Parts: sequence; C-alpha cells; structure tokens
Amino acid sequence: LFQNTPLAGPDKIFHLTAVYASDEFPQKINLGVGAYRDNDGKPWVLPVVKKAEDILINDPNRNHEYLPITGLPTFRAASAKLILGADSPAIKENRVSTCQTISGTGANHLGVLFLSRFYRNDVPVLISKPTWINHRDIVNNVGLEVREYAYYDPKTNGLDIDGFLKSLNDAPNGSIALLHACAHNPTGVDPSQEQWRKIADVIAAKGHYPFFDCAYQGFASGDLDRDAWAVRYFVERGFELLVCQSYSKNFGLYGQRTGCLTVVSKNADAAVKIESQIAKLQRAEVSNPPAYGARIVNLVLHDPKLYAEWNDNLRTMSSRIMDMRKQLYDKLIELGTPGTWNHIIDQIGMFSFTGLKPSQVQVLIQKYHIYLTDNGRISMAGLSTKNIDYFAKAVNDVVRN
Ligand code: PLP
Ligand code: TYF
Repeated sequence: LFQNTPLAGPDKIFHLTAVYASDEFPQKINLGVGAYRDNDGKPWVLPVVKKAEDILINDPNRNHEYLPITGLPTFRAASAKLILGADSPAIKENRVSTCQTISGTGANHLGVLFLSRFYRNDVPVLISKPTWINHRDIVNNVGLEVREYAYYDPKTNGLDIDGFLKSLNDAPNGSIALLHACAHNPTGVDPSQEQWRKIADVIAAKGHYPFFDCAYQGFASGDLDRDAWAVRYFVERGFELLVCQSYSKNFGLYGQRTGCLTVVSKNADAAVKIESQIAKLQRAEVSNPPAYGARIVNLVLHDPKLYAEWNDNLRTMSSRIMDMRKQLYDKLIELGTPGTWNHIIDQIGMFSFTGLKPSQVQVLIQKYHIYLTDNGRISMAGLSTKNIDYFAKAVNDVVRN
C-alpha cells in the first residue's frame, strides 16, 4: 500500500522558518513568515490579550466545556459587527449568518465548502496572481477549480487594475471572486477606493460572488474601520457575499486558531437556512471550534476599555511596521541602491513585495543569512532598528552585483 503515493513537498513558508531556526549565524534575519515581531525580534503578546487572559483565568465559573457547534454566540455577533460595522444594514435586517472557525484558514475552507455545496460547483474561484500560498489548495480541496486574475504589475510594483478588471470580465458569469479585504498577501498592494468601485461594477455586471478574505483588519492602517472599507462598501451596494476573518495577526492569537465566517444574504429566511447548513458542515469536520481564543476576543470586543486598549495595541504594531518601511526606504536611497523603492512605502500591511529576483533572494539567504520567500516578499515585522542597516546593505549589495 501507498508505494506509489507521491511525496509532497514541504510548505515553503514553514520550511523557511525551519531552515532559519537551524542557522547559527548571529545576524540571521527571518523575513519569511507573516508573524508580528517586536523591535527585539520577539513574538508580542498584546498587553490587552494578557489582561483578558487574567480575567479568564480568575473567573470562578471557568470550565472547559464544548462550545456550541457554530462557536461562542457573542463572539460571532461581535465579529460580524467588527467587520460589517455596528450600523450595518445587513445586521439590522437579520440577514447575516455566522460561524466561529479554525482561524482564517478554517473560514476560507468552510466558505468554499459551503459555496461548493449550495451555490454552484461549475464555476471557478478567481484568485489573484499572486495570492496567499494556501488559497489554491484550500479551494482545490473542496473540488472547485481556481483561475487566476491579473493583479500585480511588476513594472510598477503596484496594481494592474486594467488587467484585474479584464480578468473579471473574461471569467464565466457567476464565478466566485476571492478578494483580499485589505493588506494583500503577498504583495502589500491594495486597490484604492476608486479602484474598488470599478471592481464592484464589474463583479455586479458579471454576477460574480464576492468572497472576502480579511486576515489583517486593523493591522494594515491601524484603523479597524478603514481596513473594513471595501467589505462595507460591497454590502452597501447590496451584494450577497461572504467574509472570512482571522484574529491571528490583529490579536496575535496565531496558535489559538480564532476566526469567523460571516455570510451576508438577501433576507432573514435565507440567513437562517445558510447558518443551519454551515453548522451541519462544521459538525462533520470539527464538531465545535476551540474556545480559548474566542473567549479572549469576545471579552475585548465587548468591553469599551479593553476595546480602546486593543486599538492602541493595533496602532503600536501597524506604526512600527510603517516606521520600518520608511527607514528601509531612506536607507536604500541613502545607499544609492539602483532602482526605484517608493513601493516599499506605498505598499501596506505585513508584507512588502520588494521586486528582488529569485537569484538575488538566493544570495540573501546563502551569503547574508536573510530568509525570505523566492518571490521577493519580505515580512516587514521581521525588521527592527537593530537589523535594518544590515538588511539594507545586503539588498544594496545583491542589487548591484
Ligand atoms: N488569509 C490570508 C490572506 C492570510 O495572509 C492569512 C494568514 O497569513 C490567513 C488567511 C489565515 O491565517 P490563519 O488561519 O492563521 O488565521
Ligand atoms: O506568511 C504567510 O503568508 C503565511 C503564514 O495558519 C501562515 O502563509 C502560517 C500559518 C497559518 C497562516 C499563515
């Protein structure tokens, strides 16, 4: 048995982390995985999360019972409110279905699984070129096809909006359009509001189904509402859609697997039916989601003081990242590094698509012990005031030689 099972390659990003961990060079830098680090290169437990954990630990009624199949009800309601806005017409009209998921990955999975069963399975899921490394497999795992849409323009290191709109137009009517709500992974390139309007026009004209993946709300700009703008705009325009939320980055709850799937439909009757079917799918897969992370998020989202502190913590992370962008840009300009580097400060969120070629990436890894994916993506959070000089000089060297 299994003699002919092909060996699957390792996940590129987890593999990179493992190689980095075994490297003994003192100045090594990990710019691979998208996980926030503080200026000392350490994982950062948000102070507000520590406070919430203290409250949970000291709760005399604390227990380890199962959550309901669709998760903690108050967490789900608060998650929908966070992404759609407190005064969302969809929430007021009770046409929102929610389910707590195994973080953003689980929300993506449950989202495409639900659509493959109850929307249609004869249309492709349109994914950006490039996109998050996991999207293709998540879609293929439920038997749907992927088709790429133009997104990134290597000439400008920005958005290829004309190509994007053309791809949407050329796709079969009623396709599922997977869109990054903000802070596009891996490019850091987001459409402007004006461009989102055009994207929405084509999606409406073609009858595509908008599928939003939101892994960085509040993390991109530091402003939760601003980062939710595109999703809320689509809801205001009357689209039926779904949104995947991850609390990995914005709460730093990576390993706790905390997320939510929200489906916005036409009316309350449809919303009840959708939620019932999602619950049935979830029951067969995980029975019920993990409780710990959801309890933390739930506490913070319902307590005005903790909520304000969370916003402060978000600004701490997003502004450190923006500061690193500025410092990297300044240093490359100062060194006279050939090429243009504006994209480093124009791109937003966790990642920057540097434009470095795979051969240059190899030199960074081999000669400088700086780890990044071969598409030239860097996790800005891996940079700090302590390693940015070393990094800028290394980039300057590989670009010149
Ligand atoms: N979607 C995108 C675009 C991401 O970048 C990520 C995390 O990197 C996720 C979803 C979900 O991650 P998680 O399942 O850890 O919440
Ligand atoms: O850095 C990235 O793009 C991610 C990292 O549950 C990652 O692929 C790792 C685990 C996970 C989600 C994303």
